Amino acid sequence: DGGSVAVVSTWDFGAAANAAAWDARRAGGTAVDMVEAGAKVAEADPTNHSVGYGGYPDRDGHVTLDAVIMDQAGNVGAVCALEDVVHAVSVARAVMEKTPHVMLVGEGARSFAVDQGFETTNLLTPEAEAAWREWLVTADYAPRANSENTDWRSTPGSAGNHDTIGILAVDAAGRLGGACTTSGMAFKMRGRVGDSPLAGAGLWVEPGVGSATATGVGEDVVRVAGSHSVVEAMRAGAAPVDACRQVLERLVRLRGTALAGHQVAFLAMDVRGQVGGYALLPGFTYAVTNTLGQTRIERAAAIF
Ligand code: SD4
Repeated sequence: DGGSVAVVSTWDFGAAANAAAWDARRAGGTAVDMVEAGAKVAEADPTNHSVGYGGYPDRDGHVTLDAVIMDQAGNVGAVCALEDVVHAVSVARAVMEKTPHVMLVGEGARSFAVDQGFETTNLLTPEAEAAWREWLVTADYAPRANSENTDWRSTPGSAGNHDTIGILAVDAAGRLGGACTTSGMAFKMRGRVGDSPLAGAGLWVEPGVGSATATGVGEDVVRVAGSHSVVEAMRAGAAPVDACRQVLERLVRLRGTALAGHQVAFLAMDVRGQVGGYALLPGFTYAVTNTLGQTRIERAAAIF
């Protein structure tokens, strides 16, 4: 074919994730195989402080992971506040495939992972621990999700251009799949869960329509059932970019100045293979890889 879209993911580091997803597709993998393979790249990367190994901890020093995975048949699995296991997305997939449930949290998620043969390891890298100790000096929590307005190099806890990964794929049979994985907002309260592992908020996949994922301040994404709302807008006829913008406009109407300084971004793909993203603040990028394995980085427009 002429290179239709195979996989998209949030932020420019998504390019490496897309490459792994594309390899999975070429090896005959399903859309779920693709998004799992891609998400695992970000989870294993110690320089990404918003995902997996190397993620920034909660305010008590624990790295806790949230992840979700979903196919277009309503199969979904998620984990919240998972500790000591790098590949939260794979544990989410095991929840989807091996339990009657859609979500496991905390200690229950961890023991399930151990039972399933996942290895445990300390997820707190020396670099992330140092950033946490520096943060403890003021212990001032502010949701500094990344945008180009964030002075992230001097702001411990801000993620720079590394952030939660949301990844959306279509396999050779035309099936859709998605995943989202994160260590959540840096220095969050212990037990805090954001949008990422919540089907409908951080991710939604709908046969015949398309898929969407979110990044940024999770609380704000939840307030508008973000990814599900984006897919509903596409169902009503909006192109992906317009669907993302419409849901952000709704969030702005709802929250007004309470959004000051908050980044929220959506990324969406429809069944025709159109892709689009939109953000509250400038700086959101995403990676698009076609069926020929060619990747481009797109920069989303912003409301503010
Ligand atoms: C969350 N949406 O836990 C995720 C975080 C994120 O910057 O996207 N990071 O709220």
